[in-house]
Amino acid sequence: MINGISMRWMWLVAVMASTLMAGCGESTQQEDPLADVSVIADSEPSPYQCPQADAVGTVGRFGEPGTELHADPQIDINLSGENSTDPDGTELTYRWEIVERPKFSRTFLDPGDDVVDPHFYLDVPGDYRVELTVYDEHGLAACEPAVVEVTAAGDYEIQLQLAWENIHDEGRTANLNLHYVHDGWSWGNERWSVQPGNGSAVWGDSYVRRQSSSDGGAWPEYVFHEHPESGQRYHVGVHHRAGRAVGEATVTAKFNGQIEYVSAPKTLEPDDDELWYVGYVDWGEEPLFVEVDTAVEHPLE
Ligand SMILES: [Ca+2]
Ligand SMILES: [Ca+2]
Repeated sequence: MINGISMRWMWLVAVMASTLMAGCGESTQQEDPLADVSVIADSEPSPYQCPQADAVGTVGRFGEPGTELHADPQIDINLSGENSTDPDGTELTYRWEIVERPKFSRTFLDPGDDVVDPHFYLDVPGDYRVELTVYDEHGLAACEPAVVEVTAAGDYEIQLQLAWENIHDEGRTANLNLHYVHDGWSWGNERWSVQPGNGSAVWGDSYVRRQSSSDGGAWPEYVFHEHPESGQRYHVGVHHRAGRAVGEATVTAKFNGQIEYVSAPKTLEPDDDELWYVGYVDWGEEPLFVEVDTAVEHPLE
Protein backbone atom coordinates (compact mmCIF):
# COMPACT_ATOMS: atom_id res chain seq x y z
CA MET A 1 0.00 0.00 0.00
CA ILE A 2 1.20 3.53 -0.78
CA ASN A 3 0.03 6.02 1.73
CA GLY A 4 -0.98 9.62 1.05
CA ILE A 5 2.40 11.10 2.00
CA SER A 6 4.31 8.85 -0.45
CA MET A 7 1.87 9.77 -3.24
CA ARG A 8 2.50 13.46 -2.65
CA TRP A 9 6.31 12.89 -2.69
CA MET A 10 6.13 11.00 -6.00
CA TRP A 11 4.04 13.76 -7.54
CA LEU A 12 6.46 16.44 -6.30
CA VAL A 13 9.49 14.58 -7.69
CA ALA A 14 7.74 14.23 -11.07
CA VAL A 15 6.92 17.93 -11.23
CA MET A 16 10.49 18.88 -10.21
CA ALA A 17 11.94 16.58 -12.86
CA SER A 18 9.83 17.99 -15.67
CA THR A 19 10.55 21.55 -14.52
CA LEU A 20 14.30 20.83 -14.50
CA MET A 21 14.16 19.34 -18.00
CA ALA A 22 12.23 22.33 -19.27
CA GLY A 23 14.74 24.57 -17.50
CA CYS A 24 17.59 22.92 -19.42
CA GLY A 25 15.82 23.74 -22.65
CA GLU A 26 15.30 27.31 -21.57
CA SER A 27 18.92 27.83 -20.61
CA THR A 28 20.34 26.60 -23.94
CA GLN A 29 17.80 28.04 -26.34
CA GLN A 30 19.56 31.41 -26.25
CA GLU A 31 22.31 29.95 -28.48
CA ASP A 32 20.07 28.20 -30.98
CA PRO A 33 16.29 28.30 -30.64
CA LEU A 34 15.94 25.32 -33.02
CA ALA A 35 18.39 22.97 -31.27
CA ASP A 36 16.43 21.65 -28.30
CA VAL A 37 12.85 21.57 -29.50
CA SER A 38 12.84 17.77 -29.21
CA VAL A 39 13.94 17.96 -25.56
CA ILE A 40 10.94 20.11 -24.72
CA ALA A 41 8.55 18.09 -26.85
CA ASP A 42 9.61 14.83 -25.18
CA SER A 43 9.28 16.09 -21.63
CA GLU A 44 5.87 15.19 -20.23
CA PRO A 45 4.01 16.99 -18.98
CA SER A 46 5.39 20.20 -20.53
CA PRO A 47 4.60 23.34 -18.57
CA TYR A 48 4.69 25.31 -21.84
CA GLN A 49 2.36 25.66 -24.80
CA CYS A 50 3.41 25.92 -28.42
CA PRO A 51 3.09 29.38 -29.99
CA GLN A 52 0.58 30.17 -32.71
CA ALA A 53 2.06 31.26 -36.05
CA ASP A 54 0.03 33.79 -38.00
CA ALA A 55 1.16 35.03 -41.40
CA VAL A 56 -0.40 37.35 -43.94
CA GLY A 57 0.86 38.87 -47.16
CA THR A 58 0.03 42.09 -48.98
CA VAL A 59 0.43 42.69 -52.70
CA GLY A 60 2.54 45.80 -53.09
CA ARG A 61 2.22 48.53 -50.50
CA PHE A 62 -1.52 49.12 -50.36
CA GLY A 63 -3.22 45.73 -50.88
CA GLU A 64 -5.54 43.93 -48.48
CA PRO A 65 -3.64 41.49 -46.21
CA GLY A 66 -4.49 37.85 -46.91
CA THR A 67 -3.24 34.29 -47.07
CA GLU A 68 -4.30 33.45 -50.65
CA LEU A 69 -3.13 36.25 -52.90
CA HIS A 70 -3.35 36.91 -56.61
CA ALA A 71 -0.92 39.35 -58.13
CA ASP A 72 0.73 40.43 -61.32
CA PRO A 73 4.26 39.14 -61.71
CA GLN A 74 7.11 41.52 -60.87
CA ILE A 75 5.65 43.09 -57.79
CA ASP A 76 6.65 42.80 -54.11
CA ILE A 77 4.73 40.68 -51.61
CA ASN A 78 5.01 42.16 -48.11
CA LEU A 79 4.72 39.53 -45.39
CA SER A 80 3.84 40.01 -41.73
CA GLY A 81 3.97 37.58 -38.83
CA GLU A 82 3.15 40.24 -36.23
CA ASN A 83 -0.14 38.60 -35.20
CA SER A 84 1.65 35.44 -34.07
CA THR A 85 1.22 34.81 -30.35
CA ASP A 86 2.46 32.62 -27.53
CA PRO A 87 -0.10 31.54 -24.89
CA ASP A 88 2.73 31.76 -22.34
CA GLY A 89 3.39 35.36 -23.33
CA THR A 90 7.06 34.91 -24.24
CA GLU A 91 8.90 36.75 -27.00
CA LEU A 92 8.80 35.07 -30.41
CA THR A 93 11.43 34.55 -33.06
CA TYR A 94 10.53 34.08 -36.72
CA ARG A 95 11.64 31.73 -39.46
CA TRP A 96 10.20 32.18 -42.95
CA GLU A 97 10.78 29.89 -45.91
CA ILE A 98 9.72 29.98 -49.56
CA VAL A 99 8.83 26.30 -49.89
CA GLU A 100 7.37 26.40 -53.41
CA ARG A 101 8.21 28.66 -56.34
CA PRO A 102 7.86 28.54 -60.14
CA LYS A 103 10.64 27.34 -62.38
CA PHE A 104 13.27 30.05 -63.11
CA SER A 105 12.36 32.00 -59.97
CA ARG A 106 15.37 33.33 -58.07
CA THR A 107 13.47 35.35 -55.52
CA PHE A 108 14.47 35.51 -51.88
CA LEU A 109 13.23 36.87 -48.57
CA ASP A 110 14.49 40.39 -47.99
CA PRO A 111 16.06 41.54 -45.68
CA GLY A 112 16.16 37.96 -44.34
CA ASP A 113 14.16 34.92 -43.27
CA ASP A 114 14.30 35.73 -39.54
CA VAL A 115 12.50 39.08 -39.32
CA VAL A 116 8.83 39.61 -38.51
CA ASP A 117 7.99 41.29 -41.82
CA PRO A 118 10.17 40.30 -44.79
CA HIS A 119 9.18 40.87 -48.40
CA PHE A 120 9.91 39.03 -51.63
CA TYR A 121 9.59 39.78 -55.32
CA LEU A 122 7.40 37.80 -57.72
CA ASP A 123 10.08 37.53 -60.38
CA VAL A 124 8.35 34.87 -62.50
CA PRO A 125 4.65 34.06 -63.09
CA GLY A 126 3.41 30.98 -61.24
CA ASP A 127 2.64 29.70 -57.75
CA TYR A 128 4.53 30.58 -54.58
CA ARG A 129 4.06 29.13 -51.08
CA VAL A 130 5.67 30.71 -48.04
CA GLU A 131 5.66 29.17 -44.55
CA LEU A 132 6.25 30.90 -41.24
CA THR A 133 7.32 29.01 -38.13
CA VAL A 134 7.63 30.93 -34.88
CA TYR A 135 9.57 29.88 -31.79
CA ASP A 136 8.92 30.95 -28.24
CA GLU A 137 11.57 31.77 -25.63
CA HIS A 138 11.67 28.11 -24.59
CA GLY A 139 12.57 27.06 -28.14
CA LEU A 140 9.16 25.51 -28.67
CA ALA A 141 8.08 25.64 -32.32
CA ALA A 142 4.69 26.75 -33.55
CA CYS A 143 2.02 24.06 -33.29
CA GLU A 144 1.88 24.28 -37.08
CA PRO A 145 3.40 26.68 -39.59
CA ALA A 146 1.35 29.53 -41.04
CA VAL A 147 1.09 29.59 -44.83
CA VAL A 148 0.77 32.35 -47.42
CA GLU A 149 0.08 31.29 -51.00
CA VAL A 150 0.54 33.62 -53.93
CA THR A 151 -0.43 33.10 -57.55
CA ALA A 152 1.38 35.46 -59.88
CA ALA A 153 -1.18 35.22 -62.61
CA GLY A 154 -0.61 36.52 -66.06
CA ASP A 155 -4.01 35.39 -67.33
CA TYR A 156 -3.99 38.22 -69.84
CA GLU A 157 -5.13 37.77 -73.41
CA ILE A 158 -1.55 38.42 -74.56
CA GLN A 159 1.48 37.98 -72.34
CA LEU A 160 5.03 38.23 -73.67
CA GLN A 161 8.08 37.13 -71.73
CA LEU A 162 11.68 37.95 -72.54
CA ALA A 163 14.21 35.87 -70.60
CA TRP A 164 17.91 35.66 -71.18
CA GLU A 165 21.15 34.12 -70.06
CA ASN A 166 24.35 36.11 -69.77
CA ILE A 167 27.12 34.51 -71.79
CA HIS A 168 30.82 35.45 -72.06
CA ASP A 169 29.91 37.96 -69.44
CA GLU A 170 33.14 38.24 -67.41
CA GLY A 171 31.01 39.24 -64.45
CA ARG A 172 28.81 41.65 -66.37
CA THR A 173 25.13 41.26 -67.13
CA ALA A 174 23.34 41.80 -70.40
CA ASN A 175 20.55 44.36 -70.45
CA LEU A 176 17.96 43.28 -72.98
CA ASN A 177 14.78 45.22 -73.58
CA LEU A 178 11.40 44.01 -74.79
CA HIS A 179 9.58 46.15 -77.36
CA TYR A 180 5.95 45.91 -78.46
CA VAL A 181 4.45 48.15 -81.11
CA HIS A 182 1.00 48.67 -82.58
CA ASP A 183 0.81 47.94 -86.31
CA GLY A 184 1.29 51.01 -88.49
CA TRP A 185 3.68 52.74 -86.13
CA SER A 186 7.44 52.71 -85.73
CA TRP A 187 9.41 51.00 -82.97
CA GLY A 188 9.90 53.46 -80.15
CA ASN A 189 6.88 55.64 -80.91
CA GLU A 190 5.95 57.13 -77.55
CA ARG A 191 2.22 56.57 -77.85
CA TRP A 192 2.00 53.43 -79.98
CA SER A 193 4.70 51.25 -78.51
CA VAL A 194 5.76 50.08 -75.08
CA GLN A 195 9.53 49.93 -74.50
CA PRO A 196 12.01 51.35 -71.98
CA GLY A 197 10.85 54.90 -72.76
CA ASN A 198 7.12 54.14 -72.36
CA GLY A 199 5.87 51.65 -69.77
CA SER A 200 2.19 51.56 -70.70
CA ALA A 201 -0.28 52.52 -73.41
CA VAL A 202 -4.01 52.61 -74.13
CA TRP A 203 -4.90 51.57 -77.67
CA GLY A 204 -8.66 51.77 -78.20
CA ASP A 205 -10.23 49.68 -75.45
CA SER A 206 -7.03 47.78 -74.85
CA TYR A 207 -4.43 48.40 -72.17
CA VAL A 208 -0.76 47.44 -72.48
CA ARG A 209 1.84 47.42 -69.74
CA ARG A 210 5.51 46.56 -69.70
CA GLN A 211 7.30 45.20 -66.62
CA SER A 212 11.03 44.96 -66.19
CA SER A 213 13.46 44.41 -63.40
CA SER A 214 15.10 47.61 -62.25
CA ASP A 215 18.49 46.00 -61.71
CA GLY A 216 19.20 45.24 -65.38
CA GLY A 217 19.96 41.65 -64.44
CA ALA A 218 18.86 38.44 -66.04
CA TRP A 219 15.33 38.59 -64.81
CA PRO A 220 12.53 38.27 -67.31
CA GLU A 221 10.75 41.25 -68.79
CA TYR A 222 7.06 41.17 -69.63
CA VAL A 223 4.38 42.80 -71.72
CA PHE A 224 0.79 42.33 -70.54
CA HIS A 225 -1.95 43.21 -72.99
CA GLU A 226 -5.60 43.31 -71.87
CA HIS A 227 -8.48 43.42 -74.34
CA PRO A 228 -6.46 43.50 -77.56
CA GLU A 229 -8.32 44.88 -80.56
CA SER A 230 -9.88 42.24 -82.78
CA GLY A 231 -8.28 42.08 -86.20
CA GLN A 232 -5.24 44.05 -85.06
CA ARG A 233 -1.56 43.22 -85.44
CA TYR A 234 1.13 43.87 -82.81
CA HIS A 235 4.88 43.53 -83.37
CA VAL A 236 7.40 42.11 -80.89
CA GLY A 237 11.09 43.00 -80.75
CA VAL A 238 14.12 42.76 -78.49
CA HIS A 239 16.94 45.23 -78.23
CA HIS A 240 20.32 44.64 -76.63
CA ARG A 241 21.54 47.82 -75.10
CA ALA A 242 25.11 48.74 -75.98
CA GLY A 243 28.11 48.25 -73.75
CA ARG A 244 27.02 45.17 -71.83
CA ALA A 245 27.61 41.43 -72.00
CA VAL A 246 26.31 39.11 -74.70
CA GLY A 247 22.84 37.77 -74.01
CA GLU A 248 21.08 34.64 -75.20
CA ALA A 249 17.42 35.55 -75.38
CA THR A 250 14.20 33.55 -75.50
CA VAL A 251 10.81 35.12 -76.16
CA THR A 252 7.64 33.35 -75.09
CA ALA A 253 4.12 34.42 -76.08
CA LYS A 254 1.10 33.26 -74.11
CA PHE A 255 -2.46 33.77 -75.27
CA ASN A 256 -5.10 33.52 -72.54
CA GLY A 257 -2.57 31.83 -70.25
CA GLN A 258 -1.56 29.16 -72.79
CA ILE A 259 1.85 29.07 -74.44
CA GLU A 260 1.45 29.96 -78.12
CA TYR A 261 5.04 30.55 -79.20
CA VAL A 262 8.57 30.03 -77.87
CA SER A 263 11.49 31.34 -79.90
CA ALA A 264 14.73 29.46 -80.42
CA PRO A 265 17.45 30.95 -78.17
CA LYS A 266 18.91 34.00 -79.91
CA THR A 267 22.38 35.37 -79.26
CA LEU A 268 22.35 39.16 -79.11
CA GLU A 269 25.52 41.23 -79.15
CA PRO A 270 25.53 44.66 -77.56
CA ASP A 271 24.45 47.00 -80.34
CA ASP A 272 22.73 50.35 -80.50
CA ASP A 273 21.60 50.12 -84.09
CA GLU A 274 19.73 46.86 -84.53
CA LEU A 275 16.67 45.32 -82.97
CA TRP A 276 15.71 41.65 -83.17
CA TYR A 277 12.28 41.66 -84.78
CA VAL A 278 10.95 38.44 -83.28
CA GLY A 279 7.51 38.35 -84.90
CA TYR A 280 3.97 39.65 -84.61
CA VAL A 281 0.65 38.80 -83.03
CA ASP A 282 -2.43 38.66 -85.24
CA TRP A 283 -5.33 39.00 -82.84
CA GLY A 284 -8.60 37.65 -84.22
CA GLU A 285 -11.00 34.71 -83.97
CA GLU A 286 -8.00 32.40 -83.92
CA PRO A 287 -5.04 34.44 -82.63
CA LEU A 288 -1.66 33.69 -84.17
CA PHE A 289 1.96 34.45 -83.41
CA VAL A 290 3.88 34.73 -86.68
CA GLU A 291 7.65 34.43 -86.44
CA VAL A 292 9.76 36.89 -88.45
CA ASP A 293 13.22 36.56 -86.83
CA THR A 294 15.18 39.29 -88.54
CA ALA A 295 17.21 42.38 -87.63
CA VAL A 296 15.74 45.83 -88.20
CA GLU A 297 17.02 49.31 -87.62
CA HIS A 298 16.61 50.30 -84.01
CA PRO A 299 15.23 53.63 -82.82
CA LEU A 300 16.63 55.59 -79.90
CA GLU A 301 15.60 54.34 -76.47
CA1 LIG B 1 5.04 28.94 -25.33
CA1 LIG C 1 16.06 45.49 -69.67
